[in-house]
Amino acid sequence: MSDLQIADLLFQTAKNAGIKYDSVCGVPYTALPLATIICSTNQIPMLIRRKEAKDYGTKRLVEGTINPGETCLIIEDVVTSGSSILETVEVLQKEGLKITDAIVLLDREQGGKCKLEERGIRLHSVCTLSMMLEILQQQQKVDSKIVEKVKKFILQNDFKPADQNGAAIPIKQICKEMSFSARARLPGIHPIAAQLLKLMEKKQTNLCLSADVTDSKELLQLADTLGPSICILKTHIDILNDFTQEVIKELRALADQHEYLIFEDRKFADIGNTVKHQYEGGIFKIASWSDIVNAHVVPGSGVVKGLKEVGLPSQRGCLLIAEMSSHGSLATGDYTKSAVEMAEENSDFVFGFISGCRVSNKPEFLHLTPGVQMQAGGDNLGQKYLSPQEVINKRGSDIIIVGRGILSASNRLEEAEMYRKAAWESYLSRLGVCTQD
Ligand code: S5P
Repeated sequence: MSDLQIADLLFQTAKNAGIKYDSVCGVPYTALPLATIICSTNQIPMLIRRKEAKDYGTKRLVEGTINPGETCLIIEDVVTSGSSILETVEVLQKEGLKITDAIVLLDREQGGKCKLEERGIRLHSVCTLSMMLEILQQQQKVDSKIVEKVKKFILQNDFKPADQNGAAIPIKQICKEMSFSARARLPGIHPIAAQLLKLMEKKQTNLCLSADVTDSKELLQLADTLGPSICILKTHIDILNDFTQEVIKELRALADQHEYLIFEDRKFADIGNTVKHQYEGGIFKIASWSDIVNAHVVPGSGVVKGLKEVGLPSQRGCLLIAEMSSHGSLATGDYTKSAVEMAEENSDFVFGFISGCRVSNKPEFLHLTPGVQMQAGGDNLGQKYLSPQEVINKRGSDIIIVGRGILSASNRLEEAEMYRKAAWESYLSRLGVCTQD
């Protein structure tokens, strides 16, 4: 591509963004010829920033006609951290000029945009490194391993300004943690996890309804009314008194309509060969309709391997029970650790845990916590309850699972909304300063 074409692309980008400016300045030195072409082709006044002041004559740092109060557009070829643009901005501002926008050919997505925005400058790029990567992949110029590697690099090296000494801080350090939508974009993330994280962000909900009712009409009514407030509808399909495949059909249609996932809380716990049949067959045919299932790790990894044989081809996902909410649970210590190891070894199928707190620091894994009610306490059969704030904010789980807390309320929708808001606000407060998206 010639300089003429590049200059035209930059000029058009500014035009499309509707930027108003009186003059143009290229960041020395690579962008100087580009700024020159833009200015001479379109008859725009040009300013040239000297990197070193002349030690004779006018000693000016900026050449060209400077009218204080006027707006100057910055042109640059590649932006990484944004520092070179800022150097030029500072010099121009000292001359009394206003800088509102900068146009670059390539944004390498390493914090430049963020750093400039913090100083009130919008960065417009013709292309980003992610876009370039996508194009190269489509054209089969890079293999998928490199693509994964670069994506990971971009994600881990996006920098956000700045500590007290002005040094850029990696996002990972400044953010207490990643947002749901950033996690959805992690390379190699399980498709169900990605889908779930995206819909959570879109609907602003990290509430899973435990729809523990025994009548199918009531189940469908719940799904329809509370659907917009939840990210997952959890079923115990074997407690229905009037189960038919017709119910499942309707439940699936509601899931698609209200955009939530279905999680059959079957808690598989047998040898691989048996769970395979339990998952696929019988009267329930769970694999045909449930996006998510869960398993105990007590039988060893065979249980996951068996389920995987059925679930993997249809892109289903599995959660491992690493901890339980009930009094006297034996799922603690080494047992929990083994569950995490088993998940890591089977991350093509397992995308998270049922647990009371965060048991893995890998952002690819989601944590779902049952035993949640507004008031701490329990029932008379050993269930123990924690509040949404405690679970999400203090214990670092991602999704609250609520059953009777909502089901026993006179207005279930109002109650569900209260749980949704409490859990979502706890998630936002956990994110703290993070504004990656
Ligand atoms: O450890 C656990 C794991 C699960 S999946 N403790 C639980 O309570 N559950 C399930 O969460 C349980 O089977 C029930 O469906 C739901 C909790 O319901 P609640 O009415 O006590 O909120």
